[in-house]
Amino acid sequence: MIGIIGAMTEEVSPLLIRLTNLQTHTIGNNKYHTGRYEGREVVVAYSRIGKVNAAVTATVMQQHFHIDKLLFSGVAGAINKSLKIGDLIYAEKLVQHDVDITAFGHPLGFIPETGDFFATDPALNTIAEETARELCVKLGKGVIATGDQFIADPDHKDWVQKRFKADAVEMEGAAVACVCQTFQIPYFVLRAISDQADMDAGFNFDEFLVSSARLSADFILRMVAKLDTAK
Ligand code: OS5
Repeated sequence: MIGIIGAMTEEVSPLLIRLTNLQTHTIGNNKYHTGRYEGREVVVAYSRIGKVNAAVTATVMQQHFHIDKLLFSGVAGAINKSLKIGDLIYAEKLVQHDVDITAFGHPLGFIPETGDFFATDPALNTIAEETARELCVKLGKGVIATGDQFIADPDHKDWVQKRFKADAVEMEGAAVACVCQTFQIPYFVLRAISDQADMDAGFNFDEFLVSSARLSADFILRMVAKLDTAK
């Protein structure tokens, strides 16, 4: 079973409309949709916004649905100047930019017995690169920084870039990564740019959420069709 998470309903609805054999399971206050895509069994859910919600959803997928891979699909704010609205980027590494226990001598983002940077699965990343080549789509890769903040400020954006060498920012990826690290589940995080995390971010996000979320979802489904999980 392949798990696919988005944070918002707009990020998962383009996935759900393409599934067959849809069944809905309510666990806690969230809905988990099982179904099939190209012969693969999937479970899809939107977590709601932020790290805690994303961690709950990823954990439920592991405990309840016994997923063997987890893919995240959604939108992000661009930090790297080369990323434009609609561009795709996958995470090679994720970090929590809002973790700060530097008072104890730890680097920003670091948690003892957890670490700071979470590395995504190389095999899934290779499948993403193959998918991009087949579709002739530009696919960026790099560091995605996660925190419980919608970044809409050039100074804050620069700080995240300098501290973590981040390419994009969002609010769920590193939480999913942390859960997957805990349970040893291979994971992949894809984001399509919806805004530049600057003063216009709120407006741009509202304008481009749906279109960018669809670009990410379409790419994720092309990847699902290439995964070797056939049950
Ligand atoms: O999930 C949150 C993170 N997403 C990625 C992202 C991002 N993260 C940080 N900084 C940026 N500049 C980013 N750009 C893209 C997007 C999402 C951001 S939080 C959006 C909240 C929008 C909203 N608030 N209320 N509603 C929508 C209405 C509503 C009503 C009922 C149910 C759900 C929503």
